[in-house]
Amino acid sequence: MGAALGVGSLVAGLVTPSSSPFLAVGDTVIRLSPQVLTEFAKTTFGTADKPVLLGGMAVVIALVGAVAGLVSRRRPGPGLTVVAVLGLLGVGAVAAAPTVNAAAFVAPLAALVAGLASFAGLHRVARSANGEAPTDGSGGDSGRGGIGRRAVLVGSMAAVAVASAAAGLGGLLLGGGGADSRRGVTARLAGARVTEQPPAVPAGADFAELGTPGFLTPAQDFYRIDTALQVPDLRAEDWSLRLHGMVDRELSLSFDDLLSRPLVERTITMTCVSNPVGGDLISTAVFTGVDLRELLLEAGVQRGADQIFTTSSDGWTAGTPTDVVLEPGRGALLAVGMNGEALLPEHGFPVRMVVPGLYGFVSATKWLVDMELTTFDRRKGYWLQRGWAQRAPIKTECRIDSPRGFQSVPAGRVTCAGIAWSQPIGISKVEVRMDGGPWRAATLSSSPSGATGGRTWRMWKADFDLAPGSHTVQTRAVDANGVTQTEDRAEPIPDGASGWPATIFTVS
Ligand SMILES: Nc1nc2c(c(=O)[nH]1)N[C@H]1C(S)=C(S)[C@@H](COP(=O)(O)O)O[C@H]1N2
Ligand SMILES: [Mo]
Repeated sequence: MGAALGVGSLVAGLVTPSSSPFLAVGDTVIRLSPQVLTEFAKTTFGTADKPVLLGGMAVVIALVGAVAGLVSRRRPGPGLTVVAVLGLLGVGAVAAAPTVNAAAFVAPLAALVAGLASFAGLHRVARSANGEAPTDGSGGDSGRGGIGRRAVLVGSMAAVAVASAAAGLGGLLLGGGGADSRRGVTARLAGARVTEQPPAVPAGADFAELGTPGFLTPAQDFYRIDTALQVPDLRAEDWSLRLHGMVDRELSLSFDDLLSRPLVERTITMTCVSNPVGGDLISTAVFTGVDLRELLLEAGVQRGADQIFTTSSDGWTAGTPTDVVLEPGRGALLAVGMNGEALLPEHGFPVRMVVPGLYGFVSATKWLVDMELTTFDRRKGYWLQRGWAQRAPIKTECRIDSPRGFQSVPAGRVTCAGIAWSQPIGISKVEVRMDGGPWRAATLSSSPSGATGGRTWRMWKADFDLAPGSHTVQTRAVDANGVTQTEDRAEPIPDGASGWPATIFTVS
């Protein structure tokens, strides 16, 4: 089993990274899982759900391997059948992947052959170690030399295990050339002319010294959410986007075409619909890219096309309301850069979509390869098929970062701090109360000037003089239109969590 997995991974790394049979099976499990299972996995394991899935699969495969051995104590036939069935599952999973070509079958077939050959080979050695005549009748001096042959068996197994692990690791390390391509894009962005620059981030835009996040999130700390077990390893040079469907002029864009258009930079706070009240699935970056509204106007959106249906290279899909993207000033873009560098592979290299004010699952397609103008009646995006909402504007929310839950702080002046957001219009006020007392306006951090400041989060802080004992701080955000966020508690599913956050802490 190890040999099959290792060879599958190595050959996939050499041919097409997305064809590793082990990961393809994992992807298929994710795709076919019923909603209750995916929600259970996400709420139980959070962002560790992928390692848990892969670990679980490894355990199952090891058990199947043990069974294959046990049913083959005498003849190799039954075990070979078990290995073949598992190998064919790998082939099937690769065939069922959203993007397949003939080359994708090389790795699972190599894995199948490696699995069968290793099993047959080790089986022979094992029977010989037991002093049994090999089934093909060659040699076979029963009885004598059992110890030596056992050593040969252990040695063979160890050799196969080490070679498999090395092959598996090698496959993971072999890239599809994405890293070089990324460096090239970063260099090109450094020299590119940007026609729309975001307002500078003013001093005092965050209260990081009090426990809030920094105003801009470094790309490597940016929250990450996707269904990909293996981050697609794409090259900008191979990338193209088809913009088609209900448009007057179908467009086909290469990466060079995209970079030859006017480039804009926009500072945007992205939020995940799965973020619970108090959660950390929210981050802010300066995105470089091409204005999406302009692109759509150029293609000519036809009447009735209420959905922009986007697909990633790994087959994930999202449906974005066309009217939102076409709002002047909304600022939706096809992003190629993040904080002055090419997108990280995890965040969608080479091209992703970003729409201020919409949760990522209906707008932020990474590894974008296809954009179809259609209707919501005709096509349903990945999470819409799984019980999440069709329309999903980001809800006005806030979070308390300090004090932390059940933290113990010294008596006297206690400073509470946190973040608030209401993309795309922004925050006008954050109110804070202690122990159910009167609401007080918190001090807001300075915000980048101009109308686009509403696309990003805002930090708040407030001081209280507190006596020793247990205390509860609670907050609520007010958007730029004066609307206070709802007190109603809602779970993330189907369209985002809501409610006023509260934190219990101790003054001692
Ligand atoms: N291809 C692809 N794009 C995707 C997703 C995905 O699963 N696959 N998840 C979406 C969701 S739910 C969110 S919240 C954002 C997260 O983007 P990030 O990982 O760059 O923060 O990406 C969106 N784009
Ligand atoms: Mo999300």
